[in-house]
Amino acid sequence: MATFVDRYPDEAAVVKATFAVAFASLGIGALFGLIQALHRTGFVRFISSADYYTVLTGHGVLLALVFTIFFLMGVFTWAIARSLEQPLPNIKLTWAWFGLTTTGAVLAAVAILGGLVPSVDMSADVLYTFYAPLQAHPLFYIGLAMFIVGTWMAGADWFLAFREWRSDHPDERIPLQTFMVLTTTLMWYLSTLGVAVSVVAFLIPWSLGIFETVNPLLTRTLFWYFGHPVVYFWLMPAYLLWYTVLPKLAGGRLFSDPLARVVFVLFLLLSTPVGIHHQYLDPGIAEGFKFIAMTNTMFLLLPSLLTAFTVVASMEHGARQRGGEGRLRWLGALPWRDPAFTGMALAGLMFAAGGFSGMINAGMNINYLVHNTLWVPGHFHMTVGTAVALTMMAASYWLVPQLTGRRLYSRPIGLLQVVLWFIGMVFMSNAMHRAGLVGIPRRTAEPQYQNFDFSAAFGSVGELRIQIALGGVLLFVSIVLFLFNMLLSSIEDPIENPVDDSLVEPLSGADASPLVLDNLRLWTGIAVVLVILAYTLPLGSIIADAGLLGDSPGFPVVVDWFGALAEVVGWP
Ligand code: HAS
Ligand code: CU1
Repeated sequence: MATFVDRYPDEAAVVKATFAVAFASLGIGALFGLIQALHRTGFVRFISSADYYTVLTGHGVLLALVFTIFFLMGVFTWAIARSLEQPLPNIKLTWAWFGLTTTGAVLAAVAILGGLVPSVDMSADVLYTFYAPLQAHPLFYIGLAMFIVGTWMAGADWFLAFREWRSDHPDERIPLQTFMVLTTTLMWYLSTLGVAVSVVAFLIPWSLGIFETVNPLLTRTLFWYFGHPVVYFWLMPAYLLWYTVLPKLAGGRLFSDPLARVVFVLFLLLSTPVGIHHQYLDPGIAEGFKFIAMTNTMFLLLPSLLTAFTVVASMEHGARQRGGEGRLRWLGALPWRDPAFTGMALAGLMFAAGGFSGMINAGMNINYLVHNTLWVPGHFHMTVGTAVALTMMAASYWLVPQLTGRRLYSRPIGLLQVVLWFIGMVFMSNAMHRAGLVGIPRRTAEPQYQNFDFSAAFGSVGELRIQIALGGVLLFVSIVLFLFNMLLSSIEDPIENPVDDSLVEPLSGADASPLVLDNLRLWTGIAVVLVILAYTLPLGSIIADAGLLGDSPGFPVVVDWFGALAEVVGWP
């Protein structure tokens, strides 16, 4: 079969463009990460503590939002074209969403980096969660809004491709990769409503001076309505690669297609009604609502635990096809010299730990110990920083040759890169978790409080500082190796024979699952109901307490009919 770039040259061009933006963001964001790690541990200070927040905002936006989402849009475009076996319906629409998302990302980045240029009256030191009452330059919010609209257009592009395919294949089951893209996109449409309302209805007019104030708890709750599901928007493309590519690289077959569909339906249903688990310590939200968010979050462990089972079972199947034996000795039969395989496997391994720390976060009472401490960055450097980011880098070693028709410059450098990433992250995230338990705060240029010394229960704070700095340096070296390998691969000699992007049939196929799993309307309808149940009362009581725009004079506080309703139903 011809290489992807020969079958779908237009789509390959867009995917390469999204990867180029993703990798550029990765490089700049990683440089900021190195600066932060050395600054906060006190080893080397390249910037002032006042500029620390600009750099931290750049690090979070460029890595957590831009790198991940551009790469994801590339992977989803590749997955739609290859699994539907047809080009996208309108390549102009495809380039249009790429142009809009890129323009939006550049505007937001300009607003952030403006903060580093004293003569420029522009800044966005609001961190990647852009909480009010911190305020950014209007360009930051306008760029964000354009970026979100661009992702909505990308989703429409993928749905139009599916609709075209469906008219030619009325009775077939949705191909698995397309099923994964569509369920993820539906979850994204539902969850981005929160951030779109927050940015467009409140933060842009506020930053332009049209509104004097906003209701910070309202905009923050609307952010977290989106803020938890966005982590799964990052994770689900990694899962798409773990489910559909990793088994092939392992030499085996996916254990169960039906289980994969159940996992993605669960993410569509449960990702959004949990966001208040980021706000356990927020005053102004009743404990009952927080308890519901915690309960929903515990349900949300299920799709990932199912993934752990299915993906490891598929890897074991591959190992045994290679002659692997024994209860665990089969691990040795896996293709550990392949950077794409090893990177994804190590990403999964670290996600097991990252997911465990997520469970700790999710417990309302134990969260009081870790919230706003360095524990939380420890958690998300294992999740988005490794489960997602390392999977995306590792998958590039397998994907990029299909998109360019050129050889990978160096597999050994690729293998060194993924192992270095894993080792660096073990040092950094482990030390961050332990530092969090000691009480060291997150999101501060100076990691200590006045007249107060932290004392670690075991080891020392000094040792933690060294581990974080060492980890940060190893991660930065790993990114340099990755970008170096990608750059030289783009000018490598063309490959003579086609790059095989065929994927293996699962051991248990789609037909083994009930047809209702493919009823996306049904699952979307249930997801909407769950969101209404989870968010109507909390948002209503936040608005009833302090109005849509906070205590700004002259803006009528909404009649407290939510309070009355809560009383009627005997709500706490
Ligand atoms: Fe989280 C905070 C709870 C998953 C990202 N999280 C964050 C923040 C980020 C983030 C960015 O409940 C900080 C936000 C901020 O700036 O304030 N998180 C969870 C829970 C999960 C979870 C319960 N988080 C993620 C993922 C992320 C992510 C995924 C990014 C991609 N998180 C929280 C909470 C907070 C939080 C609270 C707020 C903390 C606070 O107070 O601020 C779950 O989804 C985790 C489920 C995962 C598992 C692991 C399953 C294991 C698997 C690996 C299989 C192994 C393989 C390979 C494939 C149960 C799937 C094996 C290899 C071989 C060789 C065999
Ligand atoms: Cu979350």
